[in-house]
Amino acid sequence: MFHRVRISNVYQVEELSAIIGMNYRLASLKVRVGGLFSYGKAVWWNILLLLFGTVSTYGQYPPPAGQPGSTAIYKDSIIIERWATACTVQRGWRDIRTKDDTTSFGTPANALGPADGTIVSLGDSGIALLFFDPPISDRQGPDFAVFENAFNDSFLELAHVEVSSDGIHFLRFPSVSLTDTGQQVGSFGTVDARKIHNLAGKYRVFYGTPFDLADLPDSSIWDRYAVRYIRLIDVVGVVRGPHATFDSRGVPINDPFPTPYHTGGFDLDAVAVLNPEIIATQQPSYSYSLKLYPSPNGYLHIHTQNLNILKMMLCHTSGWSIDVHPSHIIATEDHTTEWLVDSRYLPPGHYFILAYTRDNQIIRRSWIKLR
Ligand SMILES: [Ca+2]
Ligand SMILES: [Ca+2]
Repeated sequence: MFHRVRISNVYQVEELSAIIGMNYRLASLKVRVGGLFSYGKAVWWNILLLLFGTVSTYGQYPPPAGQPGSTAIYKDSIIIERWATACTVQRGWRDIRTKDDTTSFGTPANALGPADGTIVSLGDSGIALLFFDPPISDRQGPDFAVFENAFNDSFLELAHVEVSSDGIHFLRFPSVSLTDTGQQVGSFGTVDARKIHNLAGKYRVFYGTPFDLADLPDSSIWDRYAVRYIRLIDVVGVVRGPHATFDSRGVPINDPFPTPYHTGGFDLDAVAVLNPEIIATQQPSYSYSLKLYPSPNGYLHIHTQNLNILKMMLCHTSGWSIDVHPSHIIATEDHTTEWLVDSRYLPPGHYFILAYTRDNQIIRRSWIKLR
């Protein structure tokens, strides 16, 4: 758990959520000004909004991807730790009123791995159940993100989001839909992302909707540090009659209806596990560096220059990690140190090298071991 990240030129964000209504608990989280990763960028935009007192009152919740204050998680965001690896789907109806046929587009496998635009269509009231091993833990900030395939910022098909530790007891995220219920959103109608909270499908393709387990109450029926299941349930979207579904306030959720196609309902692309606590610098300084040199004999050489390193770790994307120790100083005049990892017996896969410096910086490098 790394709660305090200090990078040069930092602004401290204290209880930002309480001030501007952001959903995330960012107390004590420090972000680098100008950080290029999406999460930090969203925070930075909110700082700007705060400074100039121009917080929009038009929408109550974050706007579409790319707009100031959006919480959308881009598929290549640095805070994505891993992706769903198991999914089952219970298909919903093309039209729940007639129940003539279920949707058929895509396969559950399309919901696995990184967001890539391949989808499985849930249909009216369809259900996707995703399994996570290792489980998801409630860390600081959003903990997972759900990717849909909306082709623009306003054709939004939504899903209820539930989590479970045991696969039996599920808790639903407290959702809000402020979309007017006076008129049904039609088959190709629009929904404003700023009126949607804690429902999957708020953002367009390749931009995930984040969810924070901190939004759910403590209870004996689940463990917020061991969430093994995420269940997504299509909202249907009809606002009248027996098939309406409701937000946490009991208000009908209005989204495009009917969608009597083989691609109807919520289209699930992917689910990402997030770890905002790992915040890396892009290239924090010209005066120091960390470089990787994999060698054919199975060793990974790491060269650091002008870095006063407190701790170095090699982390596999599945969650486990090992400490790395310096092997020798290879040139004292420019403070270069060599760190050696015996990687011969490490399993293939995607790794991150994390270097923690004594002045509280974190430097991250990605490494893929092919075999
Ligand atoms: Ca959290
Ligand atoms: Ca996909």
